[in-house]
Amino acid sequence: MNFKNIKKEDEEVWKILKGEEKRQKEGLELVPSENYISPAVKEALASDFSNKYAEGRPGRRYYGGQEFTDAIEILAQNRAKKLFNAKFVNVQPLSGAPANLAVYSALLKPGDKILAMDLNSGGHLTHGHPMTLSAELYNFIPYSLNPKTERLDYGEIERLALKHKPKIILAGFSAYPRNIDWKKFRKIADKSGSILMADVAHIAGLIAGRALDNPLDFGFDLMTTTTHKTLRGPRGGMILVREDEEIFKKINLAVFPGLQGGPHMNNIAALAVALGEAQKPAFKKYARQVIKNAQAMAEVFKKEKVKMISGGTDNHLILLDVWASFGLSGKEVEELLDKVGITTNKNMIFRDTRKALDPSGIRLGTPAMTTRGFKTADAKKLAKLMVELLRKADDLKNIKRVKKEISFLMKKYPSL
Ligand code: DSN
Repeated sequence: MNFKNIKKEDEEVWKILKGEEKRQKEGLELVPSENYISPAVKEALASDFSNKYAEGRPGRRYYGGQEFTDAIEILAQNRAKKLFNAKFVNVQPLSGAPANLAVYSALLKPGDKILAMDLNSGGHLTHGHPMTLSAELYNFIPYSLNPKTERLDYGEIERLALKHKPKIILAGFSAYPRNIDWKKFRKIADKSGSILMADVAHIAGLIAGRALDNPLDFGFDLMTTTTHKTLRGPRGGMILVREDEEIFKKINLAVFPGLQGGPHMNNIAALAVALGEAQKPAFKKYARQVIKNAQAMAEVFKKEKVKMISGGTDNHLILLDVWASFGLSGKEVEELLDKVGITTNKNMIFRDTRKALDPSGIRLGTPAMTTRGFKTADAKKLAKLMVELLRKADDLKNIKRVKKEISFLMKKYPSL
């Protein structure tokens, strides 16, 4: 974007906008929850819907002038329902955290139990981290990974479910590189009589692109997601309900007026565009390539004997134990990668003995680089460059060389 009006009116803001644009264009984005929106999604975000209040739902609003807000929200709903095979959807949550809180507040009373994965094993803050409001209100029972396989331990999840009889069982993770056996979760929830919820924020695009299984096809009652990660839409959230209208009605009331005011209609318009893009054959190809690229990187790490949590990946992300592999902390690696133009994030790993702000791991993901056009050969080259860099962390000449190679790779795929 040239931001010509901002440049004229407010040079201070313009400079910052251009700086971020340049950073994104020239750098290599490996944060697994980030992506690049299309020019069409960008246009919808900047549309006149930004000006409009629309409390309520299509056909039942509290303000006039809703002809087009209703049309765009219904279009987004219909596209989401079709793409994810859901009977009902609410597209108004402002993001994933508010979507999860809306589900909890719709279906639980304070003190009720939720069985969910703890943050260090790959869960998310909103799955019961002690610093969140939901952890103050509800009783989270954490599950973890199997220490040997570093994968989900369905036997242990079942044992906890039968012991605690949680009102909700939550599956879905922010840092789990493996496939999830949705069918096994369904069987466990049947035995414990729990509502079954998935949080597919990270993998929604891979599900939409039919590269991974959809939990709703395996009997999950509902699922939440963000809209801006692998799904490649604007920032936002959705709650999809498989078929239970009672659950859906409660969720609608929890979103509005329970937790939110007016929905961000420009985001919903942009979501409609992104969901339209996700219906196209090219998106299926994209989703498959995201996984191929992650697996190509994992192949190199394996060959180089770099420790990956669970030994590899089935999806878009890889968790490296950089402390065990290179004697560098996650923070040190994040900073070193920043120096050569690679953006990633430090991450706690399963059974981490270090602290959250300086953990043992880093988390890498391929959604953004795949949008840029990276193929498996590029992914392998990148993984090799990373290993070479981390093995010689103090070698300034090597750092300079890797930086040049990364810059060369990015010039090969210039458009955002
Ligand atoms: N911040 C997102 C992530 O990086 O996984 C989740 O909220």
